[in-house]
Amino acid sequence: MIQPRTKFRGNLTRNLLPQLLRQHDGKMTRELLLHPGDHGLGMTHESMQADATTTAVCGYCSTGCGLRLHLRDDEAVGLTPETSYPVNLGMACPKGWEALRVLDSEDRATDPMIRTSDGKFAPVSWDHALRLFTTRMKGIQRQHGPDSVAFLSTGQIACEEMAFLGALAKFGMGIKHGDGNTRQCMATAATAYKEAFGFDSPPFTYDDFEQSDCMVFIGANPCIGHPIMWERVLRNHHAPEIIVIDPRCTETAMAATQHLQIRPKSDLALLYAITNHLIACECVDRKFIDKHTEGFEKLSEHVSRFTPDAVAPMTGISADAIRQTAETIGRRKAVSLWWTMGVNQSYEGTRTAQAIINIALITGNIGRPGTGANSITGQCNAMGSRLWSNTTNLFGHHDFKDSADREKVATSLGIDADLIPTEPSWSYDGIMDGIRRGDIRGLWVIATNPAHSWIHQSEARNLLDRLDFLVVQDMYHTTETARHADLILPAAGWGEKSGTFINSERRYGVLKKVRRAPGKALADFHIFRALAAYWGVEDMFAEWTDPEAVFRIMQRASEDQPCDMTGIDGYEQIDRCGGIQWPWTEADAEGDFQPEQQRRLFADGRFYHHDGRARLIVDDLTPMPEAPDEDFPTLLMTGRGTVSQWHTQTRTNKSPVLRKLYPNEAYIEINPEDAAAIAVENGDQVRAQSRRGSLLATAMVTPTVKPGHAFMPMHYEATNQLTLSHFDPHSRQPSYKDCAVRIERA
Ligand SMILES: Nc1nc2c(c(=O)[nH]1)N[C@H]1C(S)=C(S)[C@@H](COP(=O)(O)OP(=O)(O)OC[C@H]3O[C@@H](n4cnc5c(=O)[nH]c(N)nc54)[C@H](O)[C@@H]3O)O[C@H]1N2
Ligand SMILES: Nc1nc2c(c(=O)[nH]1)N[C@H]1C(S)=C(S)[C@@H](COP(=O)(O)OP(=O)(O)OC[C@H]3O[C@@H](n4cnc5c(=O)[nH]c(N)nc54)[C@H](O)[C@@H]3O)O[C@H]1N2
Ligand code: SF4
Ligand SMILES: [Mo]
Repeated sequence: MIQPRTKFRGNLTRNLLPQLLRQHDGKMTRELLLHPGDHGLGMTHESMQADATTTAVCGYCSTGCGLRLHLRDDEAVGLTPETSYPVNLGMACPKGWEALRVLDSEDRATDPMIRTSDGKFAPVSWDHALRLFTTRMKGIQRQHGPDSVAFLSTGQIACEEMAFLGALAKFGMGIKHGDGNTRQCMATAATAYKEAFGFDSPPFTYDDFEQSDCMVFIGANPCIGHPIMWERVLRNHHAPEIIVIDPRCTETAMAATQHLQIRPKSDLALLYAITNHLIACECVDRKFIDKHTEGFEKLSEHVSRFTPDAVAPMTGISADAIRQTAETIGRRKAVSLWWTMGVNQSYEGTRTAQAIINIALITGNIGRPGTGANSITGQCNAMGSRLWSNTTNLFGHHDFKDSADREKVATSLGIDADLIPTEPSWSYDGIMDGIRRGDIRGLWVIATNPAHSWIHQSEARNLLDRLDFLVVQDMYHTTETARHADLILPAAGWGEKSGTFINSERRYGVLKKVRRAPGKALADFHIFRALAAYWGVEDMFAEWTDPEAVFRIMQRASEDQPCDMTGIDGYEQIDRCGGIQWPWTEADAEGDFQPEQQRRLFADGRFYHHDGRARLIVDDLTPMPEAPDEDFPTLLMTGRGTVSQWHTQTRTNKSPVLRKLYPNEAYIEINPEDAAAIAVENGDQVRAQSRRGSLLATAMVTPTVKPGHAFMPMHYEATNQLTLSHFDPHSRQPSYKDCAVRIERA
């Protein structure tokens, strides 16, 4: 259904959600953006005492805002959003404003801790912990083979730390299997881009939010997930058409000019129908297609059966609305298509993302200002993980299977190429399966919280308990995963260490050490250095003395890749330029050229496949694995709840200001009709049950979800007790947003 056309007013306070708490969060966010001082943020008494400032990028989301840190005797005492940073232009969301506060918390891990025979944790020295790590992990490898130890990493540590971890684990410790929480998040986008463009390469720059005259958001709720990107949308002066495709009437949908309230997981059919109509009404760019793409005939043939009339009943969107959307996309001059987890976290996510890419390509909406098929990333360094984690891609997006690539990486690292595995790692779910079979017996978890965030949680927890040895390296010793650990390594967090992050628009930004980590906590970088020494491979890492030295190694490995960054002088230049987007090659920098602040890819229509052409990729539809039925009649979606909650809440629940901005207890959104049928009123307790588990939550009765649907934020520990373990076959990304549940009065 197309909502009545409203003029785009660009005002977040229009989000008149019926739920009081959500409304509170939306309003408060805006209020905080405009009047931070009134809420105890910003220029606090401590900030006024500062004697210097420095700028660092934020450590939560992939927007990558610049935060100005107010220092006294080299310690940060306050912060304000950086006005001259090209990303956020002086704005920050509440999480950014509160970034320092969450560092001071009682449950920070301050000492290494081991599990004792009575099941409790006891602090030990670093020497003891590092010896234990080495003897236990080496022992497991001796007994069960080198591949019996694996690691799970993250998109939330610095590039240099990821690079160190990947190199240490794979080349130093002989571990083949390691993946990251970016599998839960970005694997689909990475796979889709790689197949379509020949390289994992989000083409956009944030200026595109301001230059488009039509923006399509598919499965993305930036008002909550990326509020500062949404602020950039609000700066657009081209009277943009804003089309939101989401099964829920989200904050973003309410602020849009059109909302296609699609039936969950029918995006692929809808996008094919839009493509069908674009071709039928000759709204395609033939010249661009002929010159720069491959596969148009097959695409036209494939979508011919997806007429708007045929697709309308599958999607719940009328044929007229589908045609109107296609024509809008076809007629506007600068169309950008943006997607996030509503697409990536789906059992047919890769093909859905590629259907979006197809639309941008056949309409020639790529490489120009305001255009692009643009995946918005999630975590502060998801993009860094995609390039530098050495998990499924070899260091710098090379290929483990390619001997020339192994040789090149070995040379830039100064190691023997024989140390590099010749196969990529198992993906996250493959590692979990390996634990189930008993093939994996030692696991090292760094900066992620799988006992809360992995799909089908009770099973995930059982698997963690099956391990012979589980090491958890985290800022806090109280996370759900740390509770299962045999050894906890205390890590410094954002603000307590240095390095770089890469944001959604490929921009390297610098993070800085502006606080001392509590107790004996160490930066992940230094934990890796110490482990290299205890493992007996410190010679291999002689050059890896500090993050900037590693950055130079990464630069060498990036040479001649699409992500080439050999032209960057170092951290100081990144800082001075307000971040630097890749690529920035030595040739670009010749003659002392400085990088422009807003650069997009593919202006010349050349893609990264050998023939320079992008691929148009299509596939058949997949049925929903667990569709609602008589026993479990409601389709449950999960996702982000509020601006002020971050993931498993280990950080955001440490701030009293943030805690005031969101519902502290688990809630589930259900439609008034469904609520009436089970005699539930807003605020009542309900039990939600799936075939895998059940939970109690407060009912939030709201028309923003349709009858037969429910939505629960992922931030509550219980949410993943309900979710069904199923994956996109190409990216192995979990499909978190579709499982069948039954909701009853508690
Ligand atoms: N405040 C806050 N911000 C965050 C995060 C956080 O935890 N808190 N996390 C960060 C991270 S890591 C990520 S990955 C991003 C995620 O950012 P988003 O992807 O924007 O967030 P989600 O709420 O997970 O999912 C987006 C939307 O997908 C919709 N959806 C569900 N099923 C379907 C479907 O079948 N089709 C379509 N079209 N849409 C569907 C949901 O209704 C939801 O509104 O946010 C980042 N920003
Ligand atoms: N049902 C459902 N589940 C989901 C999702 C969903 O939409 N629905 N979304 C998925 C997505 S997109 C994502 S990205 C994941 C996120 O899932 P997780 O990665 O599990 O979530 P976080 O809470 O961010 O966990 C990060 C951990 O690292 C710690 N940490 C923070 N900084 C540092 C550091 O510098 N060093 C170290 N060593 N530790 C640090 C934090 O304390 C925290 O314990 O959740 C996924 N799970
Ligand atoms: S929008 Fe993202 S990067 Fe910017 S302040 Fe908020 S959490 Fe940090
Ligand atoms: Mo994510």
